[in-house]
Amino acid sequence: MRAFLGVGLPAGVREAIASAIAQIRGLHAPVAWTAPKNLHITLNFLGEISPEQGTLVERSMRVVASGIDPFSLAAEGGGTFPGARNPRILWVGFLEPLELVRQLQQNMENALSGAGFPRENRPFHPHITVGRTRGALPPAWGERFVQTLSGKSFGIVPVSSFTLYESRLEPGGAVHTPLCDFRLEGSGKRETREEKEP
Ligand code: 2AM
Repeated sequence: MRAFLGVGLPAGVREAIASAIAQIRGLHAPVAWTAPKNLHITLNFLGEISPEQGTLVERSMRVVASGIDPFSLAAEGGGTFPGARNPRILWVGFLEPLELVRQLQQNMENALSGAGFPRENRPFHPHITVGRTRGALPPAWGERFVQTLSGKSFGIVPVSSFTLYESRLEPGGAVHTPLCDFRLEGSGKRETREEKEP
């Protein structure tokens, strides 16, 4: 199956994103917009995995989740990959601080690499993909997209767990099915230290 690890979004955040892009969607540029129910943060794309690899992923992700405390992310603004002049991926971003999500993603990557999965060769840039271009866009369309989202807040994404998803590519678009949740349980070190220090 085709699989990835990611974080789902609260309904309020999905709705805020959908309403912020409604106007620009109405311009009918050649963009495949992500269905609001599919909006998510990808932490690690696994690609095709066997049932045995699925078991290995579950086992190693349980260990990763037990070492990271829950945190939250503030969704705000947007951008495009690779750049505003030639947008291919249209995304909503997050405000700093991003240390905790980076730490989580790094720990996942280390564990997956130990389990034989190839490392991602691009730097991790946490984002929510809202659309993918499917043809030539009108001039300055990318800049307009970025301006439309600039300074707009879409709400808080509490990250108390992450999820293993199956992603099926169907004619009507990708269908993501959550298979397993990994609850962030932290190391517990902070509480222990606080208890010990007077
Ligand atoms: P992104 O668009 O959020 O960056 C499910 O398909 C998710 O996996 C997508 O949302 C996409 O993340 C990511 N993904 C799909 N194909 C990928 C690839 N070849 N390499 C890395 N990530 C990929």
